[in-house]
Amino acid sequence: MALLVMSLVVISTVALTSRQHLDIQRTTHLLNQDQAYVYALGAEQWALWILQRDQQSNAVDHLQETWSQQLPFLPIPGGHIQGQLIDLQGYFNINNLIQKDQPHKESIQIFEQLLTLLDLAPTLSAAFIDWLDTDQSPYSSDGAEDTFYLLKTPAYRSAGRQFTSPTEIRLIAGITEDIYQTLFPFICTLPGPTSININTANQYILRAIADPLSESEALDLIADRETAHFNNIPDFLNHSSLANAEVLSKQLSVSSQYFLLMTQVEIDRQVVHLNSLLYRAPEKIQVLLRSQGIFY
Ligand SMILES: [Ca+2]
Ligand SMILES: [Ca+2]
Repeated sequence: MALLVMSLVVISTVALTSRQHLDIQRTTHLLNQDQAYVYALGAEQWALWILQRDQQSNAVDHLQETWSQQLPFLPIPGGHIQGQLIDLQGYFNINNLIQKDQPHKESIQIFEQLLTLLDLAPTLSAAFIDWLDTDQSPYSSDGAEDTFYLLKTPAYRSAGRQFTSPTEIRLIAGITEDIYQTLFPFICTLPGPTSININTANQYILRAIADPLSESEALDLIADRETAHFNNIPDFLNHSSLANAEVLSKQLSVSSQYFLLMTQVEIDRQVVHLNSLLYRAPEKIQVLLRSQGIFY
């Protein structure tokens, strides 16, 4: 009898101890997550400060500036923090396709040239326009309004408003996972309309705004830009690579207002990814949107 009681006591003590151990682990995990998030918010403040300081010292934004340099792995208690600021105006803002409630011809032309350069059908643009516009009439025979989406399972409607994340395009007619993956690295979804910064745009975006512009001409232009950034649009238009190109120049700039800060904090092998959309204007600088995860 005594042996039985003794073994019952031992069993329940072991069970209690291992549960307590699990509780401690769970709490530590939560505390680490919280701690990591607070560090990420600290990185955000740092980025806002860097951007503000940059704005006070010059009126152009290019890839040789301090804000554009990746923050090296910074040690923190139990781990490290890393951050990178990206100029989103080096990408194509798909919200530009509709401006003042109307399809915006020049932006549509840029987007269709980008689609062609990426070996995608330029006709895909119609469904984007219909997704954004508030009417129910298809932009062209390639467009898609609610009548198309309501036949899907589950049924849904077109947005009739601006995109808030590039991930939303997966809902659009004709956008397969492959197309989404191809397009994602080149697009952004900013409260539009916004200009394209020719100092930070990559070769595909540059070739989408200038036609014809070969890959080597675009790379020449980028190489020259690294040694001497463009201070204004006329200087850009005078570049030898653009001598024979028609440039869609109505919404180009040499500076930017929207930046994405991608922060990664690791504490005790737990990782937190924070993406912060930052807006900078002369009168204010602020965080517009935050999301956690690898994609913004
Ligand atoms: Ca600057
Ligand atoms: Ca429409």
